Amino acid sequence: MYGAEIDEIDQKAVADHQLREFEARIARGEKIEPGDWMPTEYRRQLVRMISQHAHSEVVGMLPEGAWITRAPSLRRKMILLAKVQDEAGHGQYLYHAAETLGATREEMLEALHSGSAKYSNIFNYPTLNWADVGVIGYLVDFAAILNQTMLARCSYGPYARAMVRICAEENFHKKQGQDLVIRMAQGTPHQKAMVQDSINRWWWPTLMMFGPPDSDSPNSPVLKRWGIKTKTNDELRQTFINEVIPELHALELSVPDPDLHYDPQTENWVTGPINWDEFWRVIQGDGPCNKERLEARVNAHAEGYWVRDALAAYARKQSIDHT
Ligand code: BYC
Repeated sequence: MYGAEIDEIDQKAVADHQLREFEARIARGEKIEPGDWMPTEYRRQLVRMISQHAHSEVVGMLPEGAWITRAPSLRRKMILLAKVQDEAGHGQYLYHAAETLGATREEMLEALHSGSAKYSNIFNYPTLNWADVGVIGYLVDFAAILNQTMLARCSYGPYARAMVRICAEENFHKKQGQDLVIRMAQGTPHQKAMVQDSINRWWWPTLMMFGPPDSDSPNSPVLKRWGIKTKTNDELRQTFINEVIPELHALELSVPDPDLHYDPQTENWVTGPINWDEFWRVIQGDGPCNKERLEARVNAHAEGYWVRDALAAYARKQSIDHT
Protein backbone atom coordinates (compact mmCIF):
# COMPACT_ATOMS: atom_id res chain seq x y z
CA MET A 1 0.00 0.00 0.00
CA TYR A 2 1.22 3.50 -0.81
CA GLY A 3 1.53 6.32 1.71
CA ALA A 4 -1.34 8.33 0.19
CA GLU A 5 -3.70 5.35 0.46
CA ILE A 6 -2.70 4.76 4.09
CA ASP A 7 -3.35 8.47 4.81
CA GLU A 8 -6.78 8.19 3.25
CA ILE A 9 -7.64 5.07 5.30
CA ASP A 10 -6.38 6.81 8.47
CA GLN A 11 -8.47 9.89 7.77
CA LYS A 12 -11.56 7.78 7.19
CA ALA A 13 -10.94 5.87 10.44
CA VAL A 14 -10.63 9.18 12.32
CA ALA A 15 -13.81 10.54 10.72
CA ASP A 16 -15.72 7.33 11.54
CA HIS A 17 -14.48 7.49 15.11
CA GLN A 18 -15.51 11.16 15.42
CA LEU A 19 -18.96 10.41 14.05
CA ARG A 20 -19.42 7.45 16.41
CA GLU A 21 -18.34 9.60 19.39
CA PHE A 22 -20.65 12.42 18.27
CA GLU A 23 -23.63 10.08 17.96
CA ALA A 24 -22.82 8.42 21.29
CA ARG A 25 -22.86 11.83 22.98
CA ILE A 26 -26.27 12.55 21.48
CA ALA A 27 -27.53 9.12 22.57
CA ARG A 28 -26.37 9.92 26.15
CA GLY A 29 -28.40 13.14 26.01
CA GLU A 30 -25.35 15.43 26.07
CA LYS A 31 -25.56 18.80 24.36
CA ILE A 32 -23.31 19.57 21.42
CA GLU A 33 -21.65 22.96 21.97
CA PRO A 34 -20.23 25.44 19.40
CA GLY A 35 -16.56 24.43 19.63
CA ASP A 36 -17.28 20.68 19.52
CA TRP A 37 -16.66 18.48 16.51
CA MET A 38 -19.84 18.03 14.48
CA PRO A 39 -20.60 16.62 11.02
CA THR A 40 -20.79 19.25 8.28
CA GLU A 41 -24.37 18.19 7.56
CA TYR A 42 -25.37 18.69 11.23
CA ARG A 43 -24.01 22.23 11.07
CA ARG A 44 -25.71 22.93 7.72
CA GLN A 45 -29.08 21.64 8.92
CA LEU A 46 -28.90 23.73 12.09
CA VAL A 47 -27.95 26.92 10.25
CA ARG A 48 -30.81 26.31 7.80
CA MET A 49 -33.36 25.67 10.51
CA ILE A 50 -32.26 28.27 13.07
CA SER A 51 -31.92 31.06 10.51
CA GLN A 52 -35.35 30.25 9.06
CA HIS A 53 -36.71 30.26 12.58
CA ALA A 54 -35.10 33.67 13.29
CA HIS A 55 -36.54 35.10 10.06
CA SER A 56 -39.98 33.76 11.04
CA GLU A 57 -39.87 35.60 14.36
CA VAL A 58 -38.89 38.88 12.72
CA VAL A 59 -41.30 38.64 9.77
CA GLY A 60 -43.92 37.43 12.25
CA MET A 61 -43.88 40.89 13.85
CA LEU A 62 -45.52 42.36 10.76
CA PRO A 63 -49.04 40.87 10.64
CA GLU A 64 -49.74 41.59 14.30
CA GLY A 65 -47.74 44.83 14.34
CA ALA A 66 -50.23 46.19 11.79
CA TRP A 67 -52.87 46.24 14.57
CA ILE A 68 -50.90 48.12 17.25
CA THR A 69 -52.35 51.48 16.20
CA ARG A 70 -55.84 50.01 15.93
CA ALA A 71 -56.05 48.05 19.19
CA PRO A 72 -59.49 48.58 20.78
CA SER A 73 -58.18 49.65 24.21
CA LEU A 74 -54.99 50.93 25.83
CA ARG A 75 -54.65 47.63 27.72
CA ARG A 76 -54.85 45.57 24.53
CA LYS A 77 -52.42 47.96 22.83
CA MET A 78 -49.87 47.49 25.63
CA ILE A 79 -50.23 43.71 25.49
CA LEU A 80 -49.78 43.66 21.73
CA LEU A 81 -46.79 46.03 21.86
CA ALA A 82 -45.11 43.75 24.41
CA LYS A 83 -45.81 40.66 22.32
CA VAL A 84 -44.47 42.12 19.10
CA GLN A 85 -41.38 43.34 20.96
CA ASP A 86 -40.88 39.82 22.34
CA GLU A 87 -40.83 38.45 18.79
CA ALA A 88 -37.96 40.83 17.93
CA GLY A 89 -36.09 39.48 20.95
CA HIS A 90 -36.70 35.89 19.81
CA GLY A 91 -35.23 36.78 16.43
CA GLN A 92 -32.13 38.14 18.20
CA TYR A 93 -31.60 35.00 20.32
CA LEU A 94 -31.96 32.84 17.25
CA TYR A 95 -29.64 34.87 15.01
CA HIS A 96 -27.08 34.64 17.81
CA ALA A 97 -27.57 30.86 18.04
CA ALA A 98 -26.97 30.56 14.28
CA GLU A 99 -23.87 32.77 14.58
CA THR A 100 -22.34 30.24 16.98
CA LEU A 101 -22.26 27.87 13.98
CA GLY A 102 -20.31 30.31 11.82
CA ALA A 103 -23.18 31.94 9.93
CA THR A 104 -22.91 35.73 9.80
CA ARG A 105 -25.79 38.09 10.45
CA GLU A 106 -25.11 39.80 7.12
CA GLU A 107 -25.39 36.61 5.06
CA MET A 108 -28.53 35.49 6.89
CA LEU A 109 -30.22 38.87 6.35
CA GLU A 110 -29.07 38.97 2.74
CA ALA A 111 -30.70 35.55 2.20
CA LEU A 112 -33.95 36.82 3.74
CA HIS A 113 -33.98 40.10 1.82
CA SER A 114 -33.15 38.51 -1.52
CA GLY A 115 -36.00 36.03 -1.08
CA SER A 116 -33.74 32.98 -1.08
CA ALA A 117 -34.35 32.11 2.60
CA LYS A 118 -37.58 30.61 3.84
CA TYR A 119 -39.62 31.74 6.81
CA SER A 120 -42.83 30.34 8.25
CA ASN A 121 -45.66 30.01 5.71
CA ILE A 122 -48.11 31.45 8.24
CA PHE A 123 -46.87 35.03 8.02
CA ASN A 124 -47.75 35.33 4.34
CA TYR A 125 -51.44 35.71 5.14
CA PRO A 126 -53.11 39.06 5.92
CA THR A 127 -54.53 40.14 9.28
CA LEU A 128 -57.96 41.47 8.27
CA ASN A 129 -59.70 42.10 11.58
CA TRP A 130 -58.90 42.53 15.27
CA ALA A 131 -59.88 38.92 16.03
CA ASP A 132 -56.86 37.85 13.94
CA VAL A 133 -54.62 39.12 16.77
CA GLY A 134 -56.35 36.72 19.17
CA VAL A 135 -56.35 33.81 16.75
CA ILE A 136 -52.66 34.23 15.92
CA GLY A 137 -51.82 34.31 19.62
CA TYR A 138 -54.00 31.31 20.37
CA LEU A 139 -53.54 29.00 17.37
CA VAL A 140 -50.26 30.12 15.79
CA ASP A 141 -48.37 30.60 19.04
CA PHE A 142 -49.73 27.31 20.39
CA ALA A 143 -48.53 25.52 17.25
CA ALA A 144 -45.15 27.22 17.69
CA ILE A 145 -44.97 26.21 21.37
CA LEU A 146 -45.52 22.52 20.59
CA ASN A 147 -42.72 22.62 18.03
CA GLN A 148 -40.42 24.71 20.20
CA THR A 149 -40.91 22.65 23.35
CA MET A 150 -39.53 19.77 21.33
CA LEU A 151 -36.64 21.95 20.13
CA ALA A 152 -35.86 22.99 23.73
CA ARG A 153 -34.68 19.39 24.15
CA CYS A 154 -32.68 19.34 20.91
CA SER A 155 -29.07 18.21 20.80
CA TYR A 156 -27.49 21.60 20.00
CA GLY A 157 -26.92 23.55 23.24
CA PRO A 158 -27.34 27.16 22.07
CA TYR A 159 -30.55 26.38 20.15
CA ALA A 160 -32.02 24.36 23.04
CA ARG A 161 -31.24 27.13 25.56
CA ALA A 162 -32.71 29.86 23.33
CA MET A 163 -35.87 27.77 23.08
CA VAL A 164 -36.33 27.52 26.85
CA ARG A 165 -36.67 31.27 27.18
CA ILE A 166 -38.65 31.67 23.98
CA CYS A 167 -41.16 29.00 25.07
CA ALA A 168 -41.73 30.76 28.38
CA GLU A 169 -42.63 33.96 26.53
CA GLU A 170 -44.69 32.13 23.91
CA ASN A 171 -46.83 30.73 26.72
CA PHE A 172 -47.84 34.27 27.65
CA HIS A 173 -48.52 34.96 23.97
CA LYS A 174 -50.80 31.97 23.72
CA LYS A 175 -52.64 32.95 26.92
CA GLN A 176 -53.31 36.48 25.72
CA GLY A 177 -54.56 35.12 22.38
CA GLN A 178 -56.78 32.52 24.03
CA ASP A 179 -58.16 35.15 26.41
CA LEU A 180 -59.03 37.40 23.47
CA VAL A 181 -60.68 34.54 21.56
CA ILE A 182 -62.71 33.49 24.62
CA ARG A 183 -63.89 37.04 25.23
CA MET A 184 -64.91 37.54 21.62
CA ALA A 185 -66.58 34.12 21.44
CA GLN A 186 -68.64 35.05 24.51
CA GLY A 187 -69.23 38.64 23.38
CA THR A 188 -71.79 40.08 20.97
CA PRO A 189 -72.98 38.03 17.95
CA HIS A 190 -70.86 40.33 15.79
CA GLN A 191 -67.73 39.66 17.87
CA LYS A 192 -68.38 35.93 17.77
CA ALA A 193 -68.80 36.08 13.99
CA MET A 194 -65.51 37.98 13.70
CA VAL A 195 -63.61 35.37 15.66
CA GLN A 196 -65.20 32.52 13.71
CA ASP A 197 -64.27 34.23 10.43
CA SER A 198 -60.72 34.59 11.67
CA ILE A 199 -60.46 30.89 12.62
CA ASN A 200 -61.86 29.96 9.20
CA ARG A 201 -59.00 31.86 7.53
CA TRP A 202 -56.14 30.79 9.84
CA TRP A 203 -57.00 27.13 10.50
CA TRP A 204 -55.46 25.48 7.45
CA PRO A 205 -52.31 27.67 7.27
CA THR A 206 -51.76 26.90 10.98
CA LEU A 207 -51.88 23.15 10.32
CA MET A 208 -49.33 23.71 7.53
CA MET A 209 -46.93 25.39 9.98
CA PHE A 210 -45.80 21.96 11.21
CA GLY A 211 -44.30 21.31 7.79
CA PRO A 212 -45.17 18.86 5.01
CA PRO A 213 -46.40 15.34 5.77
CA ASP A 214 -43.71 12.97 7.03
CA SER A 215 -43.76 11.13 3.70
CA ASP A 216 -42.73 14.39 1.99
CA SER A 217 -40.30 15.83 4.55
CA PRO A 218 -36.75 15.41 3.19
CA ASN A 219 -34.99 16.88 6.25
CA SER A 220 -36.74 14.92 8.99
CA PRO A 221 -34.71 11.67 8.85
CA VAL A 222 -31.34 13.34 9.46
CA LEU A 223 -32.80 15.80 12.00
CA LYS A 224 -34.24 12.87 13.97
CA ARG A 225 -31.06 10.84 13.70
CA TRP A 226 -29.07 13.64 15.32
CA GLY A 227 -31.61 14.63 17.96
CA ILE A 228 -32.58 17.98 16.49
CA LYS A 229 -36.17 16.90 15.97
CA THR A 230 -37.52 14.28 18.34
CA LYS A 231 -41.05 14.26 16.92
CA THR A 232 -42.16 14.27 13.32
CA ASN A 233 -44.18 16.97 11.56
CA ASP A 234 -47.30 14.77 11.52
CA GLU A 235 -46.96 13.77 15.18
CA LEU A 236 -46.83 17.39 16.34
CA ARG A 237 -49.66 18.40 14.01
CA GLN A 238 -51.87 15.63 15.43
CA THR A 239 -51.10 16.68 19.02
CA PHE A 240 -52.13 20.23 18.14
CA ILE A 241 -55.39 19.14 16.49
CA ASN A 242 -56.31 16.87 19.40
CA GLU A 243 -55.75 19.63 21.95
CA VAL A 244 -57.35 22.53 20.10
CA ILE A 245 -60.52 20.99 18.66
CA PRO A 246 -62.21 20.24 22.04
CA GLU A 247 -61.26 23.72 23.29
CA LEU A 248 -62.81 25.39 20.25
CA HIS A 249 -65.93 23.24 20.49
CA ALA A 250 -66.29 24.22 24.15
CA LEU A 251 -66.51 27.83 22.95
CA GLU A 252 -69.05 26.81 20.27
CA LEU A 253 -66.53 27.65 17.60
CA SER A 254 -65.73 25.39 14.67
CA VAL A 255 -63.02 24.77 12.10
CA PRO A 256 -63.71 24.98 8.36
CA ASP A 257 -63.42 21.26 7.71
CA PRO A 258 -66.52 19.22 6.75
CA ASP A 259 -64.50 15.98 7.05
CA LEU A 260 -63.35 16.55 10.63
CA HIS A 261 -64.31 13.61 12.86
CA TYR A 262 -63.21 11.82 16.00
CA ASP A 263 -61.78 8.34 15.60
CA PRO A 264 -62.45 6.45 18.86
CA GLN A 265 -60.00 3.70 17.90
CA THR A 266 -56.96 5.96 17.59
CA GLU A 267 -58.45 8.61 19.92
CA ASN A 268 -57.51 11.22 17.33
CA TRP A 269 -59.44 14.02 15.71
CA VAL A 270 -59.00 13.36 12.00
CA THR A 271 -59.04 16.26 9.54
CA GLY A 272 -59.84 16.33 5.85
CA PRO A 273 -57.01 16.68 3.32
CA ILE A 274 -54.63 19.62 3.69
CA ASN A 275 -54.01 21.63 0.52
CA TRP A 276 -50.27 20.97 0.20
CA ASP A 277 -50.16 22.69 -3.21
CA GLU A 278 -51.05 25.91 -1.44
CA PHE A 279 -48.31 25.28 1.16
CA TRP A 280 -45.56 24.74 -1.45
CA ARG A 281 -46.74 27.78 -3.42
CA VAL A 282 -46.68 30.02 -0.33
CA ILE A 283 -43.24 28.94 0.90
CA GLN A 284 -41.82 29.41 -2.59
CA GLY A 285 -42.84 33.07 -2.55
CA ASP A 286 -46.34 33.05 -4.05
CA GLY A 287 -48.58 33.62 -1.03
CA PRO A 288 -51.04 36.49 -0.50
CA CYS A 289 -48.51 38.71 1.34
CA ASN A 290 -44.99 37.42 0.50
CA LYS A 291 -44.09 40.49 -1.56
CA GLU A 292 -45.43 42.92 1.04
CA ARG A 293 -43.62 41.14 3.90
CA LEU A 294 -40.27 41.14 2.14
CA GLU A 295 -40.60 44.77 1.09
CA ALA A 296 -41.33 45.74 4.70
CA ARG A 297 -38.20 43.90 5.94
CA VAL A 298 -35.96 45.30 3.20
CA ASN A 299 -37.18 48.87 3.89
CA ALA A 300 -36.80 48.47 7.67
CA HIS A 301 -33.24 47.27 7.19
CA ALA A 302 -32.39 50.19 4.89
CA GLU A 303 -34.04 52.75 7.17
CA GLY A 304 -32.23 51.30 10.19
CA TYR A 305 -28.84 51.90 8.64
CA TRP A 306 -28.12 54.97 10.76
CA VAL A 307 -28.82 53.05 13.98
CA ARG A 308 -26.36 50.28 13.05
CA ASP A 309 -23.86 52.94 11.99
CA ALA A 310 -24.20 54.85 15.27
CA LEU A 311 -23.84 51.64 17.32
CA ALA A 312 -20.72 50.65 15.39
CA ALA A 313 -19.23 54.14 15.95
CA TYR A 314 -20.04 53.93 19.66
CA ALA A 315 -18.40 50.48 19.91
CA ARG A 316 -15.30 51.83 18.13
CA LYS A 317 -15.15 54.78 20.52
CA GLN A 318 -15.49 52.51 23.55
CA SER A 319 -12.65 50.29 22.38
CA ILE A 320 -10.41 53.34 21.77
CA ASP A 321 -11.27 54.78 25.23
CA HIS A 322 -10.32 51.45 26.85
CA THR A 323 -6.97 51.06 25.15
N1 BYC B 1 -42.98 27.35 6.54
O1 BYC B 1 -38.15 18.63 5.36
P1 BYC B 1 -39.15 19.54 6.01
C1 BYC B 1 -43.58 32.07 15.69
C2 BYC B 1 -39.84 23.93 4.36
S1 BYC B 1 -42.38 31.76 14.55
C3 BYC B 1 -42.03 27.54 5.61
O2 BYC B 1 -40.23 18.93 6.81
P2 BYC B 1 -37.93 20.55 8.39
C4 BYC B 1 -44.18 33.38 15.82
C5 BYC B 1 -38.56 23.46 5.00
O3 BYC B 1 -37.78 24.56 5.43
C6 BYC B 1 -42.03 30.04 14.76
N2 BYC B 1 -41.24 26.55 5.12
O4 BYC B 1 -38.38 20.64 6.87
C7 BYC B 1 -43.47 34.50 15.44
C8 BYC B 1 -37.93 22.67 3.87
O5 BYC B 1 -37.32 23.54 2.93
P3 BYC B 1 -35.69 23.67 2.82
C9 BYC B 1 -41.50 29.39 13.55
C10 BYC B 1 -41.44 25.33 5.64
O6 BYC B 1 -36.95 21.63 8.62
C11 BYC B 1 -44.09 35.75 15.47
C12 BYC B 1 -39.14 22.08 3.17
O7 BYC B 1 -40.25 22.85 3.53
N3 BYC B 1 -41.03 28.09 13.98
O8 BYC B 1 -43.92 31.18 16.39
O9 BYC B 1 -37.56 19.14 8.70
C13 BYC B 1 -45.43 35.87 15.90
C14 BYC B 1 -39.36 20.62 3.55
O10 BYC B 1 -39.80 20.50 4.91
C15 BYC B 1 -42.39 25.08 6.64
C16 BYC B 1 -39.93 27.51 13.46
O11 BYC B 1 -39.32 28.02 12.56
C17 BYC B 1 -43.19 26.14 7.09
N4 BYC B 1 -44.15 26.00 8.01
O12 BYC B 1 -39.27 20.84 9.23
C18 BYC B 1 -46.11 34.75 16.30
C19 BYC B 1 -39.51 26.21 14.11
N5 BYC B 1 -42.35 23.77 6.95
O13 BYC B 1 -35.24 24.43 4.07
C20 BYC B 1 -45.49 33.48 16.28
C21 BYC B 1 -38.18 25.70 13.62
C22 BYC B 1 -41.40 23.21 6.18
O14 BYC B 1 -35.15 22.27 2.79
N6 BYC B 1 -38.32 24.90 12.44
N7 BYC B 1 -40.86 24.15 5.38
O15 BYC B 1 -35.50 24.46 1.57
C23 BYC B 1 -38.75 23.62 12.43
O16 BYC B 1 -39.10 23.05 13.45
C24 BYC B 1 -38.73 22.89 11.12
O17 BYC B 1 -37.88 23.57 10.23
C25 BYC B 1 -40.14 22.72 10.49
C26 BYC B 1 -39.98 22.06 9.11
C27 BYC B 1 -41.01 21.81 11.35
C28 BYC B 1 -40.84 24.05 10.30
